[in-house]
Amino acid sequence: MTRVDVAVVGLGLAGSAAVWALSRRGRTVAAFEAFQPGHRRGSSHGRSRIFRRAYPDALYVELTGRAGRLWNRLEEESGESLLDRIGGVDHGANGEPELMAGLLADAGVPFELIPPDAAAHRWPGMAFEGPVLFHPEAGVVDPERAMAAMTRLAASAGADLSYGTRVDALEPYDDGVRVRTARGTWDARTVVVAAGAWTEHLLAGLVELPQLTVSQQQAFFFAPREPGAWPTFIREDEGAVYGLPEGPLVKVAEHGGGGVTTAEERDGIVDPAARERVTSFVRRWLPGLDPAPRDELTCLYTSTPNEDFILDRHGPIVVCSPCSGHGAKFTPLIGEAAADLADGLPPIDERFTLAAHRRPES
Ligand code: PYC
Repeated sequence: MTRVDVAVVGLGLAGSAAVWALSRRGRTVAAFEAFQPGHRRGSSHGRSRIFRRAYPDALYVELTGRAGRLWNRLEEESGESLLDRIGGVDHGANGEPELMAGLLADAGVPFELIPPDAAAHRWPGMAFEGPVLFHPEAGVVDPERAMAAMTRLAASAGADLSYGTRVDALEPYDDGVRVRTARGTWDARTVVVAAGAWTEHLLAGLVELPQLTVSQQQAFFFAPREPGAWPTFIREDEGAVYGLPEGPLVKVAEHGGGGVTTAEERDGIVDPAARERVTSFVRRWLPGLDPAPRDELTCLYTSTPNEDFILDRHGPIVVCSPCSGHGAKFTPLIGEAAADLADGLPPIDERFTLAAHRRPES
């Protein structure tokens, strides 16, 4: 039996960030991931996620600033460029670009509010109706390179990372938690559960969670008709569709709208109805893209009812997921928050506590 300060379950983005944060604090860490690095069964695979400061919610605007500074730190420590600040465009009535502009102004984040015809002139690959918000601090993060950088830094600081090692059971006892895996048993003072879609199963009978919904989302990749730079973008009216450049293609996906499933039952098959909806969106709103998808993939969201994260501690268990489909940009901050909780410090915000999630919505 090996004894460590902290065990981490799951080495997706959140778990990788937790092992990086914990090991740079000098904690002894053992981490377990059921699959191999780069696996496509969860929520962290692929080469692009949106980083943005624009949220219709002051708390998240503030947290994006903290996350951005931690991305800078990760880039410095790893010597890699992981966040490409190419700017982001938000439009569509339900996205409330003017409200978000006000919140960015309050937080001192640079932005422009642009009329639709001027926006169409500036980004000829896109069509607009209504005001358009642009903020230059938005960009793209590369999740697979970020996970590799964080786990490499953690391993060089002494973290013991086991891939292909499923955690069978977590057994809290007086002084910590016993972590049972097919490859042996570890004792830890604290366990950080960053298991995404597997969270509910792992914590059954241990932590009372709010209703979590696992859904299989799909993303599609389109070729630009002309060479040129693309920003990240989100258009929100009846639903939300977002996009961002990934290599020579532009990834476009619905935020939400995926079929409800479980980590074990998801089939990895792209829903043809989603392909049709996204292709129609491209035809209407992205005239600069050829509307025949060149590639596609599925991934999982694990969502709380109000899409706020869960970052809280229950006894020796730190719950560090789910991120409701918008957590990737916060990755290094989520790692710090998990390490704080493991160290006995308070949650980064009351809204992310288990108690807040259990309260009925007013
Ligand atoms: O992480 O901000 C985000 C996001 C927007 C749409 C999908 N994810």
